[in-house]
Amino acid sequence: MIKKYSIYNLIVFSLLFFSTSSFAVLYDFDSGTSGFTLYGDAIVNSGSIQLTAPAIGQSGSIFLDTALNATSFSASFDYWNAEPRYGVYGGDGITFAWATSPGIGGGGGELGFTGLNGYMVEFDTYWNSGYDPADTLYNGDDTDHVAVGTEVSSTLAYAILPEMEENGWHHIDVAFDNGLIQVAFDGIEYINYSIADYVGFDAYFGFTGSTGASFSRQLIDNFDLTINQSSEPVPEPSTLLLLGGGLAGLAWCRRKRKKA
Ligand SMILES: [Ca+2]
Ligand SMILES: [Ca+2]
Ligand SMILES: [Ca+2]
Repeated sequence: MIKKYSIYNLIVFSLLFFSTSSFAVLYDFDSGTSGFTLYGDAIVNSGSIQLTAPAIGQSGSIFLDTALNATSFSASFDYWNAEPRYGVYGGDGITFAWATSPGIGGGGGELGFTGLNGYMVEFDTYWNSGYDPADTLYNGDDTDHVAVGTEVSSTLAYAILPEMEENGWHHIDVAFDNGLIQVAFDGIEYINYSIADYVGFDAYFGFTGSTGASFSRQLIDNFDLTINQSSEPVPEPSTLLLLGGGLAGLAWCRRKRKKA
């Protein structure tokens, strides 16, 4: 009787899991970059991804090798910008990107993204004439900013940020649902914007970064990605792993309950 009940429970649990399946993984890069490809100057540096060294003319990126449905997702990661050439004028910044193809784009103020086809959230540490919104320049001085769009040179929404150079790891949260994007930097929301006519697509998620005449060491770590794909019947391979883990956990609970 107990056996029958357990099988029934397993089936219900499985159906429930598949109907709300989501792909959720934390990449800490502590044991390498399996599942990703690094482009340009990007390297692994002490368990994090170094997109740029503190040197002129660097551009590097890292992208997942598998395309995932970019309709509804959330992501968080840590960003480090240090050893800037000119104090608060460290360069040039990074993007969190989801693109139709992985790769590396233009350097300098193009943040390693220009040339890729898709969307990005940029964290820009160096103001460039012609690239950056005019009112993100304070009194002729550099101002850091966050922006969202398909082009680094012409963004859809932006906000001024505190200077990012030389003050440790910054934590970034991105929530995205069918065009509605919310971006928080160090726990404070700066972007809450709805991209008109957004259409979800199979995208390569990753990060790009670059330097120009100014530079910084720019690192990425602890990339946490959740793809909400309840509308998709086929789970990703890692969802199967999660399901396996869930079933093993259930079996363990049952064994425990029997013992008690
Ligand atoms: Ca790490
Ligand atoms: Ca700056
Ligand atoms: Ca810039």
